[in-house]
Amino acid sequence: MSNINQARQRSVVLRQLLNHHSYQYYVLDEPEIPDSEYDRLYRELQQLENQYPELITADSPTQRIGDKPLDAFSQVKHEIPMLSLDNVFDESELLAFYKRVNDRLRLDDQIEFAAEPKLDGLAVSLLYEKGLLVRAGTRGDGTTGEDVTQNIRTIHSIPLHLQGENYPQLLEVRGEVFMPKAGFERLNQNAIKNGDKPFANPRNAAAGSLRQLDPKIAASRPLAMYCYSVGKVEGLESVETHSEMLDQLLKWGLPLCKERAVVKGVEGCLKYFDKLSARRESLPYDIDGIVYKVNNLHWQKQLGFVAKAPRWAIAHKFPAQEEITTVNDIEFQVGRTGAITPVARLQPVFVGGVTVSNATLHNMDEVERKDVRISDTVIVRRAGDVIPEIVSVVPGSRKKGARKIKMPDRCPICQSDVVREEGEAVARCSGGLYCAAQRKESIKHFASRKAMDIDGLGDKLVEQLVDAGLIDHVDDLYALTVEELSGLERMGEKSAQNLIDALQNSKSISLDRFIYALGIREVGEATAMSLAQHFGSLDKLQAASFDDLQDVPDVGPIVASHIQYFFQQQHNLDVINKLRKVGIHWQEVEAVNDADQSLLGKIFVITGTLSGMGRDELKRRLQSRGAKVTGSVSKKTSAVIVGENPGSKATKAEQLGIDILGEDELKNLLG
Ligand code: 9MJ
Repeated sequence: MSNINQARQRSVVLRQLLNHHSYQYYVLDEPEIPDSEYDRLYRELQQLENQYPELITADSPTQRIGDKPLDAFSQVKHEIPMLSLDNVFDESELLAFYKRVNDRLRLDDQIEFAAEPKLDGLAVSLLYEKGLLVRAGTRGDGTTGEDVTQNIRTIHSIPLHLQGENYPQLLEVRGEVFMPKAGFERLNQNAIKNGDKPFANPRNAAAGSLRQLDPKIAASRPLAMYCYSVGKVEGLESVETHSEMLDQLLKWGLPLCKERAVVKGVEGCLKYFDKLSARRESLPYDIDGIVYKVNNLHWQKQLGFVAKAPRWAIAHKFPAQEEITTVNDIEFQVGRTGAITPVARLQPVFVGGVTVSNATLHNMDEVERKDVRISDTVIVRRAGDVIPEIVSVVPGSRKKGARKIKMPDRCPICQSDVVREEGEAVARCSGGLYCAAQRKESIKHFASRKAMDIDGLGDKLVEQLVDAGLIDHVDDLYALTVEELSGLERMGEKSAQNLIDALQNSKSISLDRFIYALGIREVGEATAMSLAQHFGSLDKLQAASFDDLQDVPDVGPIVASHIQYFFQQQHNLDVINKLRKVGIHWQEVEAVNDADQSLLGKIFVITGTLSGMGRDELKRRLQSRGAKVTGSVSKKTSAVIVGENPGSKATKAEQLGIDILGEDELKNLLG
């Protein structure tokens, strides 16, 4: 382009286009063009600006990353102080907050609140003058913070210029800068690869990134921001409520959290709290509670402030997921396959909503890496339904004589040799079914819900039965009598009879469940299903050669060798024969033709209730064509199949841009 006037006009159009598509992509999560087209437009603008540097504007998308590192951050004074929030931790404290508010407002109706997730990041204030982002400061002590404008400009979701026409002449807008979980994982993986120290959590990573003096480093960090309030405003058309104000911010191009909602009364707050608590793990960013704000802005004004926090808002915090406690002892547990796991016995501590007194240490490599010793003070973490684990030893807390532990040479239960194979992190008891611990665990597995599903036969009862010498192996279960059972502690005649009935009912079972119930190493539900479908009968599976086994989708040399090993053990064959003798039978499955592998490599997740077919049946059909069916949505998921009343998996798929298949699309897929 030769003419500067033409170039100027084109650069205006390009900037508008790029800003529009950035907004669609980063703020709304609704991209309209592929990344390659965005990159093309960006390069076109860059070329024009190279040719005519006088066309460069401060808010050009090419100017996000400044080229001069700072020597130090200067200070910013907030026009209106940045507030913090008071906390409540349970329903009664929330009720007290509501009462305090209502005592001042004296309303007949239930009070409306704007509810939003409480993001775990850093509060930042952005200042827009005549629509242009001129300054960004951290909260600091609430009055004075640090000028982080250069770094904030690198965050793509933050507009360098507000959108639309009716934005105010001056706008101070507040929000939280955070690092989404996926970006945090990637950043830490890279750090570990490069031999750098990883960040402890996304909050620290966000804080560390915002405090970089070199904006190029900040630009390489996956930061994001959600806005949640305004400070000083000049020339704002009147809005009545907090939620309307947030809607307005979104229209001006500012990034807002999608999960915000308007709720009524304490009941509405608690319902929202429960809903978000259930979705917490699957949200793409960390939250540590919910914030409720009186929605009516006049009432907010009327309520005012106490010290540094508003009277009209409260943070309802989730129970902490990390706490400090001490290691009383470290013991070794023997699992079903003989794996010996070090387990820390802790001084009981309330964390993640429950009292935790044990935490897994996984294996000895982990114990050594974390250098956990008996009597150490440690950080324990329990997030969601994940098994509690020790994050780290609290630095400087080690007592003199703190004892290191060592993997025993002999199994703590049966005294057999402990072996650790080359290249494996796990040490195992070599006792097999001679080991009472392995026997107990294999019986628990046999009885479990996804295996034989024997109602009433829980872990405690299995322990009791083995300890009392009433059973040794799974086939012994079927010889139990009401008299024997009702002699046990806490077992009445009625419960005993119920268990006998449940055992009787379990005798008719599908082949895949039976294979799974056998507890062959590395044969989970999905592999058991593939084996049942491929071979059609237990006899054929038992007779299969090493090569035959590897013809099954998903079965490689390691799994094949575990299966062969299992059927080579005489004691396993004896148990299977005895189970057949007591009347356990399964429907022989018509071996499916695995030839149609059109879904090979695809990974599906099923959520909600499907009207056309049961979940197991659908799973079987997908797997027979080479697909995998998993329980949780990740970037690797190919599509999520959604029935009625889907759970959070559907939302997560939407957020990750993963295909969603309804029942009609599913029919097409399966032909
Ligand atoms: C966070 N951290 O997500 C506020 N916050 O409002 C939300 N913090 C806040 N609001 C007034 N959603 C002061 C702090």
